[in-house]
Amino acid sequence: MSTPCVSAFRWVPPFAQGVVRDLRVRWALEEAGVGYEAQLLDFEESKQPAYLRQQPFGQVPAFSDGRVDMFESGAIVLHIALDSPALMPGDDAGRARTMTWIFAALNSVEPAFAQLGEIDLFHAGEAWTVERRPQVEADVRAKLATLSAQLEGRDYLEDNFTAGDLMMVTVLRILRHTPLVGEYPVLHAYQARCEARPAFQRALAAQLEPFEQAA
Ligand SMILES: N[C@@H](CCC(=O)N[C@@H](CS)C(=O)NCC(=O)O)C(=O)O
Repeated sequence: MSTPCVSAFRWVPPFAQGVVRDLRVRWALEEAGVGYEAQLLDFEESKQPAYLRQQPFGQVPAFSDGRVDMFESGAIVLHIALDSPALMPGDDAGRARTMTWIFAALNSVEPAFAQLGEIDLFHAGEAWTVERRPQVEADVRAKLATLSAQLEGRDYLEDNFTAGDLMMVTVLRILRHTPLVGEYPVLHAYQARCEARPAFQRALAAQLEPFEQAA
């Protein structure tokens, strides 16, 4: 196995800094104690044939470690987690629950949050959003209420921190331009607890570092 390599953007606008999806992979590698290199791309470069061979949609992250070549942040995090007790329990039942939460974050929760982000950050002020936004916000609130109930009285989605929490917290971060998570104290504390982890802090700093240099 060679040193894992994660693709990332050299620079993104401030609203995206700290939420670009390579953060998930960096965080997983940090939790697993695996060193890695970043393959920094300019936006134009991410649409060129050479990169499209790594990531057909021209997005980040892509990942390789000498054993596998992958894209899709969820699949990459799962790949890393399967080799790391820091991210994945050792028993079948625990592994199944962790995979369940990874998919729940990506499939049941992220779409509504991403829609709200799309409206607020890319279409603010457009006429169609006046009717659509309240519907999307109601959907977001329903997901937040479900998660808050799940986390009531516990530190993590399951007994210990897993890749499911890692994924869920990166999804919660999509709402950071709103006060919504703050309205659910259990969730707010959960996000803060996970983000206080040294591995998260290192991953975040590593994503932000090239942006600061570019600025
Ligand atoms: N489902 C993909 C989504 C990847 C994605 O949306 N990446 C964004 C950055 S967070 C991107 O590269 N955007 C640039 C573009 O779509 O051109 C994953 O989870 O890896």
